[in-house]
Amino acid sequence: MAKLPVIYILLHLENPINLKEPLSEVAIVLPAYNEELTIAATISAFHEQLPHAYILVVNNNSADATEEIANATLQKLGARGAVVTEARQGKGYAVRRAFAEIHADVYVMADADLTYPAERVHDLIAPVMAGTADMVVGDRQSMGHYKNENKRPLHNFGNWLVSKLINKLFSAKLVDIMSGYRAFNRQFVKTYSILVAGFQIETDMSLHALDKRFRIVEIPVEYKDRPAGSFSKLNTFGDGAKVLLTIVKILRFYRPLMFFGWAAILFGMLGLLAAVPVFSDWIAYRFIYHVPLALLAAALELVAVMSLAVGLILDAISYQAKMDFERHLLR
Ligand SMILES: Nc1nc2c(ncn2[C@@H]2O[C@H](COP(=O)(O)OP(=O)(O)O)[C@@H](O)[C@H]2O)c(=O)[nH]1
Ligand SMILES: [Mg+2]
Repeated sequence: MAKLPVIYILLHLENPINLKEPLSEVAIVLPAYNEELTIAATISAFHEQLPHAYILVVNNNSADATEEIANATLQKLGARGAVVTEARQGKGYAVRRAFAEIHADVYVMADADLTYPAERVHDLIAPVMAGTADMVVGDRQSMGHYKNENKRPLHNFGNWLVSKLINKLFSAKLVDIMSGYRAFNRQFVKTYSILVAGFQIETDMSLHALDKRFRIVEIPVEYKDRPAGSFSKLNTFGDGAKVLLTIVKILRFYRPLMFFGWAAILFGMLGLLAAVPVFSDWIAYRFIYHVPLALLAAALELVAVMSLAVGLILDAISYQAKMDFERHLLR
């Protein structure tokens, strides 16, 4: 009995990484919501490529037979894996659940709708395995398939706008910020705090990677539209409004000084505009007749100064958060 701790320490020294996990464990995360048409083929395709990988299907209150089919397919193939049900609706919640639950070395995330090529998974995980990337993105744009296959121009425009902004803010050159086909290493997954509920998850992953200076590699992949009878869970108009909200949020959280600085400039200018008659009164008569405008101008200038102060405070806070994050990585 008394010898147990010694043995443990010896084992621990031999393999300081983790005793319970084999090296290079690959986990494939498949969020699935009403995907009964395609889930079986998706699981089979990934299992065929990576027979030893752990496949986690995160079902989300699907009204169809997704859960049963996924379970049956895993069993039939003799694949390692499980189907879990996440009660809170949304792809973000599904991925959050998967990332919290699985301990692997390499994580792959893909759609359960047969749109991404499973046979390219080797190319996706290779840079992560080699330690040259923290996140690899299957880029649907470069091969031109996505534009041809995806018949929603508004959706494409929204994607383009957000991508432009993010690339500009982070001086990056990412081609496909919203791809759902990705591979990650454990450090990325275990330091990624998922606060988004739904489809913003892909954009959020790219933001996390850029902001925290993780290495991103994009690999062009083929993209097929969903098979007939299978429908996207994305709603163009609802998600179009979300694109705008996303842009505001990105600026507010990732560039607070820029966001509140521009607000300060805007209010400052409006204040000056309101002050024009006030000053001309003073110059002409040495008296102010436009008293309400004088009050308005003063109020606007106060708001401007406050915006700037808020921006500076938030900027300092986000700087501190970055230092904390880096310290956490070193630990
Ligand atoms: N678990 C879960 N998965 C979801 C949810 N919404 C979408 N998905 C899955 O996320 C993947 C991407 O969704 P999809 O509709 O294909 O989006 P698109 O590829 O952008 O058109 C698919 O596998 C969906 O089944 C959800 O609310 N919960
Ligand atoms: Mg899809």
